[in-house]
Amino acid sequence: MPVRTYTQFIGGQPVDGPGRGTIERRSPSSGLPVARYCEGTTDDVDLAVDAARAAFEEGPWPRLSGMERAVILNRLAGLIHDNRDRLVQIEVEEAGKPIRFARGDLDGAVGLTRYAASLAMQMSGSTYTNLGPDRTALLTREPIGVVALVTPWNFPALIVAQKMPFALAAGCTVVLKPSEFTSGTAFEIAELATQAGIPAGVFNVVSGYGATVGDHLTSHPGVDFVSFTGSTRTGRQVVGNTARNLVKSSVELGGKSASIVFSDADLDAAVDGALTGVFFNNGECCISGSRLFVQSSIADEFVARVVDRSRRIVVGDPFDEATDIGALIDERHLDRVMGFVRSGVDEGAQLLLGGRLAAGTAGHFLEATIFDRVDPKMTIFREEIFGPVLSITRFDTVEDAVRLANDTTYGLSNYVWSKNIDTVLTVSRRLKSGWVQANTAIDGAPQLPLTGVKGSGFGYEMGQAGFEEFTQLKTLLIHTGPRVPVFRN
Ligand code: TXE
Repeated sequence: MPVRTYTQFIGGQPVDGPGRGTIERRSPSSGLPVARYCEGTTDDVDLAVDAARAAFEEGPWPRLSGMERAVILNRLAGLIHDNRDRLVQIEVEEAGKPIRFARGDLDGAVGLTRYAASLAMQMSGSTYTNLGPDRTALLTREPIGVVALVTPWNFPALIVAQKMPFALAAGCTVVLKPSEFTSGTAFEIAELATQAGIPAGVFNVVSGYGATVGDHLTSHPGVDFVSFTGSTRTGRQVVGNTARNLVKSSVELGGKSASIVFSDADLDAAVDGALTGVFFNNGECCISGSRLFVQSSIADEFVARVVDRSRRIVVGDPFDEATDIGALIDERHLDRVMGFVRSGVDEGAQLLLGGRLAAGTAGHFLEATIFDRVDPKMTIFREEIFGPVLSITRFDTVEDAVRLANDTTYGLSNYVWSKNIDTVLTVSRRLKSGWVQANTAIDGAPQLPLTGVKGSGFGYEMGQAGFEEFTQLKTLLIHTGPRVPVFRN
């Protein structure tokens, strides 16, 4: 593919010109330039928010019926599906992720868009007829308004699809700031949205850096709701920005999830689940099961099997169908991940596998890396690494497993492996995380909301609950018939 050039997409038009720089994106696997995005300015943000505001206050989108919005969103889903191969190619080039996972992301984006379309038709409130004979109340559900979406680089198209179609289904208008590393598919999807019939100004995309464009957008007084996915550090800043404007936000942040394997688990499935948990998407995944807890009675055998299977993991060219782990997002991130690997060694964890740059590769490729005997005090137990690095800790009892899994400042997801329903339910209910998966890993469906607790953030994404984030209830209380006066004189 030739180097792709993207301008801002504001009010249905490409916007570029003087005063704006260029962000060159080099593929993290080949090192070659693959895309040039416009380096947006705060003026671009103002223009985009104004366009979204005009589309919300005066445009047709919020006034269409749910059915009409659903038809258009389904058309968009169809266009994403029809353009899947091109979007996959862009995603692999810009993000460095293995092609088979990129395909899964785009299929996921289609499914999310179709599901969001169905919610447009179901948007409804409720009615109270139990307030006495002369009072009726209607709780009507309305779009929240102009929403700002800020997305990260690890699932560029998928995370856009976790937010944008839900916002549009509710009748909101959107300004999206994608990551400065992976903005390509956001612009491509905006173009497809226009083809699908989404009116000008309803879906705007502004590329640029977080410190300028992201900060200005999330503190903009013209925005009614901010939905952010990214690091906990930046999430805090975003929440600070929205708090100053008394604007609602939803923040989906980092994680340090646990895969907990009990001795009565289906061990074949659990081995694959442990690998999926940590190596899926290069380990650059917020719900990554980066801490593996194994019951002591099976630990030696189980750990040996995990290591054995991990030796067969293929690291390399993300375009190769056989590749399991591609390139990490950039040099700085690779250095950060390598810093964690060094800390694991220095702090006394036992390096069982990997820990080096993958042989024969030129980009940012790290071998599948496994540490055993990881102690809760160690840095690799505590910090989100966001790379293919697994920490293993052994436990004896259910009590130990729950205590260790909850010993983190994060609370996004956890995975429980056991054939015993008592164990699954007891442990799942005691885990402090927004999501628990039992006997499966990195699973999900558009109907199922994702949310975090503690340092993993708050608010819902996907599902009915995720949709409702983009809406607001208005209470309408109606009195009928003669009314007893309150003031009688
Ligand atoms: O994230 P940032 P980065 C974690 C992961 C990773 C670390 C750093 O541990 O190593 O975060 O990644 C925009 N105001 N996750 O630096 O900075 C930014 O431009 C408003 C977990 O890439 O959070 C991008 O669009 N916006 C995570 C988005 O925020 C700002 C996924 C995310 O970038 C901003 C990615 C500001 N002041 C990283 N500064 C997950 N939950 O999946 C930056 N941005």
